[in-house]
Amino acid sequence: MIIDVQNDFCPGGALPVPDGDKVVPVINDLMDEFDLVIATRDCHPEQTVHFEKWPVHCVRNTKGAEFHPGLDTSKIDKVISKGTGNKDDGYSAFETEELDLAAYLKEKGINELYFTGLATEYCVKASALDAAKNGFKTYVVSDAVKGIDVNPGDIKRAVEEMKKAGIKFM
Ligand code: VGL
Ligand code: ZN
Repeated sequence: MIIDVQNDFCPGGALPVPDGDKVVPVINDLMDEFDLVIATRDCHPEQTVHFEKWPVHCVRNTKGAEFHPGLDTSKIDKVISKGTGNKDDGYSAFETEELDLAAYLKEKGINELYFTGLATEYCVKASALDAAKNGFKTYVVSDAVKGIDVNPGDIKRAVEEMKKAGIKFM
């Protein structure tokens, strides 16, 4: 699972995650090791309640919403848009309106999920917690995630919360 490795979350973007682009080479290397590679994109309408909390970012059909140019998209099996509504944040990959993600994965015989991407304490956390809730053995690849830490300690607290939910860090 590659969460939101998009221009707006990388240095120079509208909502940059410090060192967000550093996850790109790590993810590119890792993709070969997995049976199924799913990448999510934060994909917001021009107006959404989400932008009352955050600077405008990842608006659909904009450069900022595109994947980081270094990401090897040839290795991605499926792209899922999330955050497409205007009344909620849509942080979790499992909240996508495109498909029932848990059912889709189970149908493919997937029972373990490995999370990478941005940002650790928002979309990665929400997606990983939902994965664990849906019965997947859930891992987060520490070298392949980065957080924002709006309030210092946010990342650390998010990691603790995920560990409490049975998520393993590797
Ligand atoms: C995200 C803040 C706002 C994320 C998305 O991808 O983690 N964070 N929208
Ligand atoms: Zn967003």
